[in-house]
Amino acid sequence: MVETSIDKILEQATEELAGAVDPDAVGQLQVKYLGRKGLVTRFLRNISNLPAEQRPAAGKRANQVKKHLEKEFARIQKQLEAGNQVAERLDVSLPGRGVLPGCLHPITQVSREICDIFARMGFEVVEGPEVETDYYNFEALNIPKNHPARDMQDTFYISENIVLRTHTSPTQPRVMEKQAPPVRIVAPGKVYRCDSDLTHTPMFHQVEGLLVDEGVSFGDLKGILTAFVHQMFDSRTNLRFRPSFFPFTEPSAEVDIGCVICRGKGCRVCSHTGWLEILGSGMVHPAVFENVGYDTEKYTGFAFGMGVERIAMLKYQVDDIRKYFDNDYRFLRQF
Ligand code: 2NL
Repeated sequence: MVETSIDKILEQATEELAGAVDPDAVGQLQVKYLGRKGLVTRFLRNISNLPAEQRPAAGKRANQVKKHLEKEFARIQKQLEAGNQVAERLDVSLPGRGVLPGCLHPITQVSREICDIFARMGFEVVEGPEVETDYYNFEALNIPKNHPARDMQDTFYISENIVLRTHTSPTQPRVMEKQAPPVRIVAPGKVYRCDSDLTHTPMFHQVEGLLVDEGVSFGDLKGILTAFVHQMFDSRTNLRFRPSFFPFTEPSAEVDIGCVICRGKGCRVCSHTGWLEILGSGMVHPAVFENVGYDTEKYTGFAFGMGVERIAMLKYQVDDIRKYFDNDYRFLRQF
């Protein structure tokens, strides 16, 4: 009879404790059951009023219940406090981080812009492999075996006859082998050089162009490249064609534009010359045409190549090429 009533108290306490949602509620229950006037405490105090033969069993059971409840209160209290700490760390009223929209990398944007300008002038966009044979990367382009460009210092060799392409030029003889003139193509893509410092990264981007037909002259080269520069930069940009040398063109010319920073007055960016080099070009060397089986008596052509990072740096006035490869979203999102 008496045992039943202490077990009733236990049952009730257990049930209420299960419903306690915070440490305060547990504290109140602790007072209600184990406090000075608590139900368990009062039961223990009243044991002396029971018939003598019931006292030992009732006392034993009541003390068991008291110990059990003390442990349970402590355990639940601890659990709820730990839960509260998590809730405090997680401030659900803070504004969310939001979902950032993606965008094309500025180098991709500039590469496409260059290709689009030539596409509007009738050039087709073609791509070739980044892992290239020695033949297409060098031999077909009239770069002989002992040429300094083949040095291990500049070229990533995969094996004796396989390289990471050092320019996008090998795409051109690949196309010419399959297609008779007229040919008007631009070849964008990644290229690789064993070089890394302030102004060089081991991977960078180029766009190459090639036009082959009957009667193509150096005047055509100048006209097309002038139109390109005027669309890419500003229609008032000055151009300068400066004699140069490439193994795959003859004659060759590098193209400078009036400095976009100082407008030709002379500054640090243009080394006080007023001019910035932006691309290399020339009339295709007859040896290249012979390699792809074109009739050198019938056809002439011009070709050009430019570094996309360099164009992008000048266009956006970025002073360090590495910024394009750091993947810092604060930089990249500006474009
Ligand atoms: C540069 C210079 C150049 C070419 C690339 C070319 C391709 C064929 C035949 C002849 Cl198939 N030439 N390409 C010509 C002149 C210059 O690139 O400074 N590139 C970043």
